Amino acid sequence: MNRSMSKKIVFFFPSFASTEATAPLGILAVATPLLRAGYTVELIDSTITPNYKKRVLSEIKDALCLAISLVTGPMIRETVEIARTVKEWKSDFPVILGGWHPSLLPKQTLEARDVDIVIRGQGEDALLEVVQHLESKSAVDLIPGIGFKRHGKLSLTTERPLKPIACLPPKAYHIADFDAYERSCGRRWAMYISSLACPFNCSYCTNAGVYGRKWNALPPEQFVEETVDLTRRYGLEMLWVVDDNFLVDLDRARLIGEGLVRAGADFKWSIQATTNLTARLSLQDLKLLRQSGLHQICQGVDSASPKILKLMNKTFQDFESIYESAARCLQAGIRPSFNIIFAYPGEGTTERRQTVDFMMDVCRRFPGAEFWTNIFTPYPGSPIMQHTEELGIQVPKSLEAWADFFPRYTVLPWLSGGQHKRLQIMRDYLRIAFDRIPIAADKRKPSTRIAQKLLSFPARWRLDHDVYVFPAELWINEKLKRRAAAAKPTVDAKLLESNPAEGAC
Ligand code: B12
Ligand code: SF4
Repeated sequence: MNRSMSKKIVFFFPSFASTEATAPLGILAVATPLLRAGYTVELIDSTITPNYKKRVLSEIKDALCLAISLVTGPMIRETVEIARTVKEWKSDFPVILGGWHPSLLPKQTLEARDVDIVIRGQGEDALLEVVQHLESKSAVDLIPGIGFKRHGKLSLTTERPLKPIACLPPKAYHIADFDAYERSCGRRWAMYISSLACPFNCSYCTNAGVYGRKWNALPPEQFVEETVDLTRRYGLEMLWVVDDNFLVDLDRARLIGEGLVRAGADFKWSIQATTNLTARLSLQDLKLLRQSGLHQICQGVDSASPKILKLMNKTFQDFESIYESAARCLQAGIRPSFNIIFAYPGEGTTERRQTVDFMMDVCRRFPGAEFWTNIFTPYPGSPIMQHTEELGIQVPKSLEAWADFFPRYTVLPWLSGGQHKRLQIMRDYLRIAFDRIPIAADKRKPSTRIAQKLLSFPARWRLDHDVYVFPAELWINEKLKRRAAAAKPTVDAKLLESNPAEGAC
């Protein structure tokens, strides 16, 4: 078919190395304006498409372009690979990249050989305009918020002003294959977003750089109507509300709770919020939210060292209120789920110990509270990125090089060799010391569960005493994990155990 007559756009979502996959919200968002304008769309998600390369090659034959969504990290590998494959098939077939990584590093992304166009920031209007220009074969120069390549020359157009979330169209959930996601993950769930931006500016976070701290949200009635409809329509048992800071407007949260209860909502949902805002919810508020289905609040504690929190520009959080809100959440039946970032610049053994002690104390005093840990990685667009030179971090100079820039592979200048290994072992002990509930269905046999529970006791002893030599429990745990049902093959699933709220709040 002549490409100029095509009305089809093929989306590719590279694997982010987790079996906890579900429909990629960024793509569902940019698909709606295209569908409304009469285009057809095809979504190929690598995680649920074993032969994704063949599928892409077959689908693009009668399409206008290939559009890929990605964040910094391993998703870049399949992005680069698929773009190369497409270009080998037809060198002038347009390849468009959107999402956080191309938005934060548009020029460098465009420098990659097989990328033609990048969309910066919100993609709903920009992609539609680009596609319309591709169809009419007209120049894209005047489309705001994009970058393009012409005869090897790169150009970035003017910035596109941000639209408040209330002005954005609903997401095209119907293009997602929820049956396939359920087969992969063992659970039928989806992501949903109800607010944009966050009023804070933590120095490791990319949010303020893109959304400018201008928090804005959907009205509670829309939240209730959409989520109830969505879960009923697709038979979803759970929604992960991916707002960076859901609780900025507490009255909105209460009204959402009330609305869901009134509507007889029967799904579970989880949110991300800062600890200071969670602490402002009363037991009564939390009980109402629990009644409406809220079962988990993911919160970024990040460190228990006041010195590190100051360096993170995170002084808005105080520890007494974390304890209080953990107690209240659990009393209301909501699981408090906390994130930690280890090895932030400035963190020494004393500060790390402070954090581990805090984690142990919270988990012991409040059984049911859980912690997920990361090793610090400076992401492009975050305030700390301005200090990479003095920190001795070598910043990747090409799109391809960012694929490996991930905590597990990055040995930081101040955390290398034995120290790095020790921290990883400690994190492995933290994983088995206290229960954590991932999104994916628990496929362990009861005997495996019991055996892993038994391992938690020596693990706690080790963490209390800071002793990690001869980590026999970890070897046993590895063996036990292998006995559990085999997960869907992914790019780096073993290394990149996914985390419900990493890098967010
Ligand atoms: C859900 C989520 C996840 C999920 C799923 C990620 C996914 N790829 O869908 C999981 C848990 C797997 C995850 C993991 C990680 N995440 Co995450 N995650 C998010 C979160 C909370 C929501 C994403 C979302 O769906 N938003 C809603 C949709 C509608 O918005 P959107 O994706 O931004 O899409 C818009 C535009 O970006 C653009 N767009 C997006 N895709 C496309 C595609 C095309 C073709 C076009 C034209 C436009 C376009 O248009 C969309 C509509 O306006 C964001 C925070 C946030 N506020 O977005 C962080 C975020 C994306 N994650 C982030 C990070 C750092 C990570 C991790 C690296 C953390 C870690 N250390 O483990 C891992 C990496 C995963 C991997 N292995 O590659 C950073 C990304 C920074 C960066 N430089 O890329 C963010 C921004 C958090 C933050 N504030 O720092 N994450
Ligand atoms: S880390 Fe969380 S609280 Fe801090 S700026 Fe980012 S989204 Fe906001």
